[in-house]
Amino acid sequence: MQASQPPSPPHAEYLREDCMSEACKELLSSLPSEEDWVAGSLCLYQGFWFPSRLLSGILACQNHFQAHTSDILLVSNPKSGTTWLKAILFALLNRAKYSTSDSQQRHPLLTQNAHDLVPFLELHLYREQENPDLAAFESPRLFATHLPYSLLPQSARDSQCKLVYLCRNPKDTFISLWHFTNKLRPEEKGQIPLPHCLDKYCQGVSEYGPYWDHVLGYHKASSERPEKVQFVMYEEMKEDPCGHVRRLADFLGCPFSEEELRDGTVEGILRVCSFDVLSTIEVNKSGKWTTGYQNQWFFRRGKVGDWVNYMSAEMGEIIDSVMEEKLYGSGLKI
Ligand code: PAP
Repeated sequence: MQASQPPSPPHAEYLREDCMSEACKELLSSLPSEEDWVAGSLCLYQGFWFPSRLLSGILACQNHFQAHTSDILLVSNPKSGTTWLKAILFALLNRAKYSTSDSQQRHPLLTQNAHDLVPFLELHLYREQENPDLAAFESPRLFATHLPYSLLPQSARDSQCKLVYLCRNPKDTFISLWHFTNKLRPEEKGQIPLPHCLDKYCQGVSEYGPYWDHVLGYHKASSERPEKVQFVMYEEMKEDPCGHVRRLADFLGCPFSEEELRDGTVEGILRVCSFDVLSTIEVNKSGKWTTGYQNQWFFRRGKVGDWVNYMSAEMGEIIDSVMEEKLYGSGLKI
């Protein structure tokens, strides 16, 4: 009789570390590591905690990605609303192709997941191949990354390419991450205890953490080079989405014309990118990423302040006081 196998997490393939080069394995073995909340481990590389399985993609991206002046990189801490802003930027840049009611029916966001239309550098492109051929991407190329500013490929910092940074309040980001983490665990293990995750998060130990250093790196860069880095808050975008989409268009050098403003182009973009539309289209209800993640996991509630439904006021205060201390003197309030 065969011995029974321990249950695999739903995306076991993605968590494998054994597809790394020997050099990467050697580097990994020299780095401090911690148990990830999810599975596998986190490693401390150049001041940030990364899932060990992503190290090879991060190194390849740092070594090989060459930014073009016209490139646009969307950057965020995981679970800051990346899927939403990916969709908005894609729709914004491609709006001329889908301006008639006929063409709007064929909008790619209605049949494809935003993560397929706007790939991540280190998570997708450079994880799948060490030096992928990006020639097929039309200018302006739109990519996403969760890399901290100090770890961006040199050319992304030095060139005139644009960076849009999406920041979300840490309590909602944390709760969104905790939910996502639970999706990745084998069902029989149940939910990972929230206080344990909170403790780690507040020590800075989370994917791409510390959260505050990630945010501060881009906040500083945006204060120093506002023409290069636009710092966007998820909560502010929720409050005034039209104003933000217009500001993004101005920043990216493709402002809306008077005619577009009159025609409701901004509202049309927001409609197709809305939580209600995107979360109910077929590909986002039943499709999967190459990683094995289900697309529907990226559409949970999409609300501001949802943390109160999962954390006590005291737990919220723990995050607040850590942020107050870490962001002190930066001028940033989140
Ligand atoms: P990623 O960084 O791993 O790519 P990301 O898209 O940032 O993931 O995280 C998903 C969050 O964005 C979810 O938040 P929640 O858990 O608090 O609900 C998800 O609901 C939210 N989100 C996805 N699409 C939208 C949207 N169209 N509008 C607003 N929020 C959205």
